Amino acid sequence: GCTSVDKQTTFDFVVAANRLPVDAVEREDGEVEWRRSPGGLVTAMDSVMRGRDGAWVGWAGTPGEAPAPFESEGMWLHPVPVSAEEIEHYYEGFSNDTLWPIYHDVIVPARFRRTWWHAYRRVNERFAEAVCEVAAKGATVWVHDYQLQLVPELVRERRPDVRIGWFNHIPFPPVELFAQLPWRAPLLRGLLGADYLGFQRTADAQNFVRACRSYLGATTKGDRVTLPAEDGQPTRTVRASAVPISIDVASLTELARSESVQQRAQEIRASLGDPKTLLLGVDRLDYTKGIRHRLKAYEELFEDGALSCPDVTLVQVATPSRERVDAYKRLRTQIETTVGRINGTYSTVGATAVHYLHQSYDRAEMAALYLAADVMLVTPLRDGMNLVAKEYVACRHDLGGALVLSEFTGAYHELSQAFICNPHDIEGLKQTIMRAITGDERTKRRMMSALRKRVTHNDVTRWANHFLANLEASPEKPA
Ligand code: GDG
Repeated sequence: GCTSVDKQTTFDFVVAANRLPVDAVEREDGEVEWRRSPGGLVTAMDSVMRGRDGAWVGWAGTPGEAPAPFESEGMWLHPVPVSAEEIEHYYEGFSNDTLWPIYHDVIVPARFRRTWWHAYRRVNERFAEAVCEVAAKGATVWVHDYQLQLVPELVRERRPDVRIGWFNHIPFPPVELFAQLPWRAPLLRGLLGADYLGFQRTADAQNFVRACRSYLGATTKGDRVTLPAEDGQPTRTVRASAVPISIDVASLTELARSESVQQRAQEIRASLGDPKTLLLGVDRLDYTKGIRHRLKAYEELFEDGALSCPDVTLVQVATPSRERVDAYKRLRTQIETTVGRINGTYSTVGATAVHYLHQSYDRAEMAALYLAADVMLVTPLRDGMNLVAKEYVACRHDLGGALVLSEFTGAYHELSQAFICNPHDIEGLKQTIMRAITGDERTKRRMMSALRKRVTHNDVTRWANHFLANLEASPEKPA
């Protein structure tokens, strides 16, 4: 239920993220309806916005003119217009072809284009203006992610009365990699407009602090960065620390306990021919996720005769992502070639080695897949957190299953009791997958139980409250 209101309203709590938490869906009668998108961030903000007077600033998902601001399920949604060309330059270009590779260890080379940077700055300015329009005096503003790194400074320039926090969902790179960015100094200054900066891991926060020292001549002490005074401006101190994100554990556990999901999990196994071992991968189709390394290890295990059909099968969900960016097109071709080769060589009539699904599914189907899988493969080369690992654990109320987890994820720092792997080490990865398959059931249940304690302890509401508490306690009080 959404209503469009034309009166000008301001809010004490403002979220800014690249996307609004809704998707436009065309109804049968041709009318457009806004439906809440299922993401974890939306759920997290739901619990924070409840009881507060909250607005959300973001792109509505279609290029060109933005719809008028409207209310949706207790949230004021303020769309920011982004043109088709800006999508190409600000989003696909600078955000996903410049920043994304630099922030993920340059797994693919980053591309630098001055026109992309200009579009990034322009769109960040538009977001900042929208934030200032809806923020009440003294409001708290929470900016999200790498697409909006200039927003903190741009908001502060216009509105010294508001308190500004920023959370990075992806890693923050080591200084040596960050150094490549021709725009490293303005990006750091953009972020330092905030009062508090949250990162997934302590190492990410430390990388940021080091970069400020190297490229802005800032003084740093522990997790605090102090900027030298500049033409009459007073010095400011900004804190940068780790606040690892999580998931809505209770609602996912409840879903996984439901009769229909448990039944669906059985059905999935049956339709796969009731294999002895079902392995599962769930990722956006992204080169950071280590899907190729995973497939390589899996293929070699067939080659070695350690695995075979029909005993074993792998379901790989690879959700379509950033399909217009070249690196993603290339990756898709590589993955599809590899899957074709594995199936051509090792499948039998009636038993398939890899079920590759380039599709997205609803939450219930995902929960059923998690419940059905004996081994969950989470093998990124670099990942800010990786929520899939936490979701798998949250669904395994039966203490069944085993999690293979890369040490290059943020999740590793909480879930080190999983079957840990270095995905670059194919030999080691193969051994870890085999241990997860053949491991003693009692040991595996103990491991899962330990993992569940960690995930249950730090759920998404706790994450949001932790971030906001740090923001409220940030060293500088707003003017
Ligand atoms: C970024 C950072 C960080 C995937 N396919 C489907 C589907 N999903 C859901 C998963 C999970 C989410 O999407 C993916 O989250 P991840 O954390 O695994 O990865 P990114 O998309 O790269 O997210 C990451 C995260 O931000 C949060 O800070 O953890 O490191 O890169 O929730 O379940 N959901 C549904 N259908 C699908 O087909 N419903």
